[in-house]
Amino acid sequence: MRKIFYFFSFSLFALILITNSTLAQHSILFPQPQYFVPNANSFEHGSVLTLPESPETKTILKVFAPQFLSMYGIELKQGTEPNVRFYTGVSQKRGFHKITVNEKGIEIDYNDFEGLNYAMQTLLQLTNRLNVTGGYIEDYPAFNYRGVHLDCARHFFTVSEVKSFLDEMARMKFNTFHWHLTDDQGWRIEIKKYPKLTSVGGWRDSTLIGHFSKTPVEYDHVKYGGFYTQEEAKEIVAYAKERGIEVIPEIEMPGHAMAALAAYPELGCTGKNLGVSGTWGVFDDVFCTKDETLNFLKDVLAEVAEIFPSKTIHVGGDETPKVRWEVCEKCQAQIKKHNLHNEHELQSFVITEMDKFLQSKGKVLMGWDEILEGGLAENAQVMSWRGTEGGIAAAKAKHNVVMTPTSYCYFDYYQSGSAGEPLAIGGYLPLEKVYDFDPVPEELTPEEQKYILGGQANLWTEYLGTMEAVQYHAFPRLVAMSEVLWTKKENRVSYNEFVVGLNDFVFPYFDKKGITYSRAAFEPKVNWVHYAEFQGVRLEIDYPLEEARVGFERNREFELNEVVGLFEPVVYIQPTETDQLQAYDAVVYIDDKLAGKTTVKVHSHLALGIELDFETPPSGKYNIHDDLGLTDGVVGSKPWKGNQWLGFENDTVKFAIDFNTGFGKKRKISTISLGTLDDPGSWIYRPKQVWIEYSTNGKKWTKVEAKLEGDHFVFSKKLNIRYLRFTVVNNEFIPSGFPGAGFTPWTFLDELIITR
Ligand code: TNX
Repeated sequence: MRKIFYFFSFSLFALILITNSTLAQHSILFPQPQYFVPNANSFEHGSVLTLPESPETKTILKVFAPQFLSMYGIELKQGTEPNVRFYTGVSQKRGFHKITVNEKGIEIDYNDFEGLNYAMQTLLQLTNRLNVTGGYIEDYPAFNYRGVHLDCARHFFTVSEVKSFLDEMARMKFNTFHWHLTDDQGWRIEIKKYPKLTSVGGWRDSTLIGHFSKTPVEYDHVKYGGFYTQEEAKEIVAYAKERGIEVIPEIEMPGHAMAALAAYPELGCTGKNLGVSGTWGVFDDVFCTKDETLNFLKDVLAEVAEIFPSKTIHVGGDETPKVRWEVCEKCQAQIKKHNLHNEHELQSFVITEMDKFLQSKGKVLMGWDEILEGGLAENAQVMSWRGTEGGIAAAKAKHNVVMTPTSYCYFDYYQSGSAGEPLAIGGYLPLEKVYDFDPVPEELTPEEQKYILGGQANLWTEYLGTMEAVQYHAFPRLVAMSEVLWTKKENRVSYNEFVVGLNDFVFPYFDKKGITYSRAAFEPKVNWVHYAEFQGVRLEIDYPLEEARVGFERNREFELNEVVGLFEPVVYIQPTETDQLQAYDAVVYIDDKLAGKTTVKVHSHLALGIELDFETPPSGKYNIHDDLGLTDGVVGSKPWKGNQWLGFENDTVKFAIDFNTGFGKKRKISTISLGTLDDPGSWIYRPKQVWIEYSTNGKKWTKVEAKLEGDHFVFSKKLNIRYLRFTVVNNEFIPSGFPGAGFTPWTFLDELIITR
């Protein structure tokens, strides 16, 4: 039975009874309202919905009439005998609204335009061709900042594409569009005083093909670009406003400036023209900090402040290498003149200058969390992306914060581990994880929590060249993000209930509108279960839809373990002495039709299913099978997709094996092989050395160094042992000139294969 309800017969008794269960089950509405009591007294609209004359009705009609018409053939109009009645002034809460639907009609109580707009969005979802679902709703957003970011610099999206993107944001009740307008690969907003920013900086000669980390690099040699005129930008701002969305523009500085420097090379430290970048990453050439460049930036911000009415202006501030500044006379002169101690304080000086300038224009600055380094400017608001630490520090210092940590909010990451996924930047962010996001860190006191304005999903577009690609990465993860930002975590329904509703109500809507989306959440999820007594692994299937029939089938491409039948609910894989690859398809049938398939390939070997003892625990961000991660039989995929591998942020990693399991105490082995990854573009570096110690009794140990062979550290010798200890020695810092220079690199390991 599905855990969804559609209608309840209405009585006061029922009302009392269902108040709580209403919250516990997903309604037909996305995002789910704070309070919803459906009833059977729906309103038959007769294909006409009439709104009263009110100051807001004109905007409402403009936005909603085409939607009611195209979706349900309903005429939405204004008239003197409305069947949709408006009442105002119900509450103090921003965006608050009430909706009552019964056989007599519809009542909407609202307080501000936001509330009315949300009520209309809800009404749209309550409606079908015949009627409007009866019920009572009280609703308001949990967070005032509910953002979506779109990078229109790496790839350019037309005005109409941006508008249709805004339509979907509005449907999910997001209220902020963070518009990333400038970067190394393109300057996309017309600035009248500096026309070359768009005529030169808006175009690159060529674009990288494939992943950034692929060698040799390959380019398409096709000129690419575009920009928005100020008129077009204003048109977008107005379009968004009608849908209850504010546009916050981002002008990147002092880093990510290659496009601007291509237009005006004199704004850099070297004066060299390096062109608009056709590849991705972080570049050493950034804006110089001399007064001439600062004045240019202020001129740009002055025009931007005129185009965009938002109180907040985003100035980037992220990923600014300091190498040019270190040897630039003018930058060093600024350090002296303003009594600064180093280049970090110089970056802070630049941001502070912009902070003061924006204040003089009645605006407030926002920047990525790097603006904390070297001291936070007086009024600055912080967007926390490298985890939540920056946001926590800023909130403690009484600065406003928007939470957008990569691990929950970077929608350019993979959403499925499936081999067929389109190329993405890396990382792994499945729908379930987005749904688990809580923008408010536990570390903050209730007083400090007030500085967390909300959260934001980011769509960086290095690898998203078309609107379809953007949509595929956005949907349905944006639906989950809208839930996260609309309702506090404690009131959310379970993830399974959420996806059931997604399947029943949201996907049909996407289908109808021709929106591209991912069905990754409906690929069967295979869980690894591990029994200390047996060694080996047991695979089980987890699937959210109860009407589905799930099981494992043979994958015909691979040699199979004979114990597996045609449709098994679980599969056991035992350790073997040689490295044996086995493959199974976890399949799901709905109404006897194949509805999803996940292929799992498991390497069986002597260490399969042995729990390791990690002296250095792997990062919780990536580890999927806990202490079994290195010995789960799943060899980490290349290119890295953010899952399967075990990630470490330490310069030394230590772990140990005790072979004492149900299969005996000691093992005869001859080869130990540890897989590693090297992907500098994602801050991932191969370890420098791997040391192995082995012992029969745990007292006398022999230490050897494994040799690098391809991607694996390998040691071969015939042994009969019980214990192994590993010491993996990593790079301490990312070398200069590479993304993340100066930071500790990531080390990714998988799999530890031991054979006889
Ligand atoms: C980091 S997030 C960046 C962007 C990239 C993104 C890719 C941030 C402030 N900087 O320039 O597009 O990673 O995930």
